[in-house]
Amino acid sequence: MFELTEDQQAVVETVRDFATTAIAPHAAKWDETKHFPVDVLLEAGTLGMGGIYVSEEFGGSGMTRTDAVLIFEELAKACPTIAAYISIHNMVAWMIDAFGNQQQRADWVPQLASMECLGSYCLTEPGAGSDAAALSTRAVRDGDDYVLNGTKQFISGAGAAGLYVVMARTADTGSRGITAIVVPAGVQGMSFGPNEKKMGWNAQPTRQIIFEDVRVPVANRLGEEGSGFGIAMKGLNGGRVNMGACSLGGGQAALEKSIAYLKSRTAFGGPLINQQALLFEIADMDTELETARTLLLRAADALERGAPDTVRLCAMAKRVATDAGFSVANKALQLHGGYGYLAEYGIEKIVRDLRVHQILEGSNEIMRLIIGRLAVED
Ligand code: FAD
Ligand code: 2MC
Repeated sequence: MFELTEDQQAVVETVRDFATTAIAPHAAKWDETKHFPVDVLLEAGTLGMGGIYVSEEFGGSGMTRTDAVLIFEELAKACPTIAAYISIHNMVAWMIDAFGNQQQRADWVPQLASMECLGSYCLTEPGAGSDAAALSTRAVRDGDDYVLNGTKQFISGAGAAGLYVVMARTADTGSRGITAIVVPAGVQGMSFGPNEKKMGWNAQPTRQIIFEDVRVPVANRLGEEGSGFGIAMKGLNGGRVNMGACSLGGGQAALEKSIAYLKSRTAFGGPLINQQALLFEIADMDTELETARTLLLRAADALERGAPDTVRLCAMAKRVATDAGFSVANKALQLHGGYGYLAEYGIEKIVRDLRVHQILEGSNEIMRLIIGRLAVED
């Protein structure tokens, strides 16, 4: 399970080439200028990264969840923010491919797989974040349309995306009254808040979306009325593993930078790497990341097989990997001394980018809630 096949090695090499040439050299600038590189995402699409674990029937790459972990680690070594957006996009593409009917898949999957059209995932609201089943955006049936009213909060890619998978309330029956509806960009009555000013994740937009009497054909509904919460959660199982892999990649890049730095920085008569206290720190960082990598691969395997403990393992892997990535990046900053605090060394950006992975796609407290509930259930 842990030995990469020849195909996987080839995928990793292709993604590494792309990430080191098309992303890494520009990541600091994109962060500084808050630039969302849609052209580079299109390039990622041509390499098959728009629908990694989407079936090949409508242009997906048909790869496994394990392949996705390998891909997101490589992408995130270059820039966690770009990697994370590609993960969100993949979550959307997979949800449409997995839960859409033949017509919906034929209409939307090809453009998502190629990344000519970008996707956004719209669950969170100003009044419903962790308690997602409390969402209040309404979709009221009117003939062959739904009429949407409400506000979505913190939507990644908003404004730039072409398709929005919106979880909306169609009945007052809690999580069972939520329906997933695909809303195309440009519909009348849909507007966006300003791009949020953030600590990190600057190379992708985060905006509110406001729906005011937005009419969407009933034909845009994914699955049955009331099945939307389950669709949203199943999408997130994969998203959580991917987000963990993005943290892993960011942490791995920070570790590699730290090793190079400690070898070159001299103090007290020799390179700092000779200080055993710092060598032990490197050993712990390496171990933290390998622990996370192992659990991510285990969760990805469970997800791929549809194993009964998938939800539990995905939650564990997300919690462990996003904590490990942030902890390692923060330690890397310390190991760089004052230089770690300067933008030009590239470490502080990793710390800023990885911090939010502990909050989104289900905060790490919510991961504990999921794991704890499952641990004690009869
Ligand atoms: P709250 O739910 O208000 O939680 C506040 C605090 O209380 C947190 O620490 C939380 O962990 C804790 N808490 C809450 N309930 C419990 C509990 N029962 N037990 C213990 N602790 C608890 N959402 C989308 O739908 N689509 C996106 O594309 C998207 N992108 C995002 C991008 C960014 C940059 C950010 C910051 C957020 C994004 N989100 C997105 C939203 C994200 O998923 C939520 O912020 C997250 O789920 C937490 O919700 P909240 O912010 O409302 O916090
Ligand atoms: N996979 C599959 N099904 C799931 C699931 C999962 N991970 N989590 C819940 N469900 C099902 C569950 O089985 C139940 O099904 P049924 O109605 O058939 O019994 C249903 O969903 C309701 O689940 P609960 O009874 O556990 O609902 P509750 O409201 O108590 O808790 C909770 C749900 C807290 C687990 C959920 O609201 C949650 O995950 N909150 C975090 C929200 C979140 O992750 N937001 C991320 C937004 S996206 C983002 O941040 C991006 C950057 C894109």
